[in-house]
Amino acid sequence: MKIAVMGGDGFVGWPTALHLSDAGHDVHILDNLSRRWIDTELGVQSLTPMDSIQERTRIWHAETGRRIHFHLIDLARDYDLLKTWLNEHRPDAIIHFAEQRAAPYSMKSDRHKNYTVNNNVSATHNLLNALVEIGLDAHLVHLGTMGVYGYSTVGAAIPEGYLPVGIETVDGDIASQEILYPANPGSIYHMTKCLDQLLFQFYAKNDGLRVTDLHQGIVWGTHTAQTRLHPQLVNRFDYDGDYGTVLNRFLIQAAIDYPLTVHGTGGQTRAFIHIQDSVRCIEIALNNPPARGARVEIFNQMTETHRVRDLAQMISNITGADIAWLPNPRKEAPENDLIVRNEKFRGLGLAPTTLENGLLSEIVDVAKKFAYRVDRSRVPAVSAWTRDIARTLNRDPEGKMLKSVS
Ligand code: USQ
Repeated sequence: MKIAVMGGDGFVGWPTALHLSDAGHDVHILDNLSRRWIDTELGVQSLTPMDSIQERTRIWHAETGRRIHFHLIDLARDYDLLKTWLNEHRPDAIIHFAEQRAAPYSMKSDRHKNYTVNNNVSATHNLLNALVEIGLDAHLVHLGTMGVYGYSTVGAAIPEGYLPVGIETVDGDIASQEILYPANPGSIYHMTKCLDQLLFQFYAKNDGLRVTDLHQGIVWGTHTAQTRLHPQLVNRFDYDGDYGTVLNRFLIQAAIDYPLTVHGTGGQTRAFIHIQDSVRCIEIALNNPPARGARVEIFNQMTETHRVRDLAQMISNITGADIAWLPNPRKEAPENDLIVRNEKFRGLGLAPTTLENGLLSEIVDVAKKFAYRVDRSRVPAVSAWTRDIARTLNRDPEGKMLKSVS
């Protein structure tokens, strides 16, 4: 297949591009390199040293003889360029990662909120709009999030996208329907993924676009089979308070003797998936497109659930790291249960990579190797969800420490 990977320079995009190229597909990366600019804005860098995208693809070619093509296009801003590119190349499938994906970054300030909404919603809409305009029947696979469901504990398993409901009619009968699970975003970033869902519903219904939405949990790990092939193919690995995600952060913190930063009681339960499984799921989704005219296909892309404090304890047991119980900068339920259905991917052959000591220790070893690159002052998560929370943390809303007044 000819596959366009939008956002193919990012944390899941890059290993996905490599995996699909390795499987024999003709892979084209479209990316505006915004993630590299955001590193510069925040004054942080990936724990692992990353080469330019051009250098990465050159090494891939030298190692495997396979080509990955790179095109510098901003989906949210360069609509005409995007439309022209799609029309010229006419890919069979498109994977859409081209969105700002960090919840804390999206909550930093009014400017970051605007950027996240404008970028994410425009990128998705431009893509859908262009597909219709040029009459391209490419299968669109989108990286969504488990966060569209919210984390309220209702005591029932979260279905894969659609919830069967009974609606009482005027005659007193019960009409059965399947509706999108009620959206309950916990950040501006998560809200943009809820808005994406509605865009997909409309374009699938109105124009018969074939769309698969993957509601992914928190990704952990850094290497895949292909990123291991050469040091310069290494994946990015974020540890900072905005882009680092919880399990990877704890593993890096353990490697640099930094107390594990548990927010609140650590009673938050979340869904997780290893990066290797994430790229496998995307390949499985590509191989199982919905029919033209069918409703949006939705998968829950996760393999297990864990409570934050249990993860901290597990890593502390393996590494001897201390645990720091910190005031939570987020507005979120302090404790929740989470049961998630994921039979679809398992039924299509996914054999989950579960959290186990060997893999966790391997990640701590990667982190130790690059520990000299860590700026410890960028480890704390300081982006507060509300002004009131910022005040309790003695920070301004962007996370800068306020002078203490005596
Ligand atoms: N947390 C800590 N300590 C930390 C970092 C996070 O206790 O040092 C807590 C947070 O308060 C939260 C939980 O861990 O309760 C998860 O935080 P996270 O930063 O690992 O994940 P999140 O902000 O939800 O976002 C990440 C990805 C996002 C993806 C989402 C999937 O950045 O792109 O959509 O995971 S999910 O969480 O299932 O919505």
